[in-house]
Amino acid sequence: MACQGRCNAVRTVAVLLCVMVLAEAAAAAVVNVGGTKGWNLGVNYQTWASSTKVRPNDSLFFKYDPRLHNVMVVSKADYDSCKTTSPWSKHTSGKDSIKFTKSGTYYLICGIGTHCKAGMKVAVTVRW
Ligand SMILES: *[C@@H]1O[C@H](CO)[C@@H](O)[C@H](O)[C@H]1NC(C)=O
Ligand SMILES: [Cu+2]
Repeated sequence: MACQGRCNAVRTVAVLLCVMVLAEAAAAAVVNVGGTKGWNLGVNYQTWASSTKVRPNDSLFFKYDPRLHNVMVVSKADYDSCKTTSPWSKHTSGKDSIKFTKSGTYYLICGIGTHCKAGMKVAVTVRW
């Protein structure tokens, strides 16, 4: 045998790199909320959410005009009642990436005017 130890080491490193690349690809998708319509009035987010897979650590990307909208992560009660005064977090850039590291259902609303009541709200179920 010409190259035992060295070849095995090279092979091991190659396999490790492949595993890392695959794990990375599986872990970190970017999910555009609302698809091409983005975060706006007049989009059915129930339909969108029910046809969209979100895994832990995926980035939910909210694209919108920051003069018109924002994004608030809220409790289920606040989601149901469209209460905007006690969000868990508030995002206002117009190009927000929001990541949930654990499985569960998360509630996001627009906190401007009556947009939430008009349907700018989405419940996202994060799971493997
Ligand atoms: C998600 O990311 C967090 C922090 O970056 C990390 O600790 C955790 O292991 C990741 N979870 C998964 C399922 O990849
Ligand atoms: Cu809005």
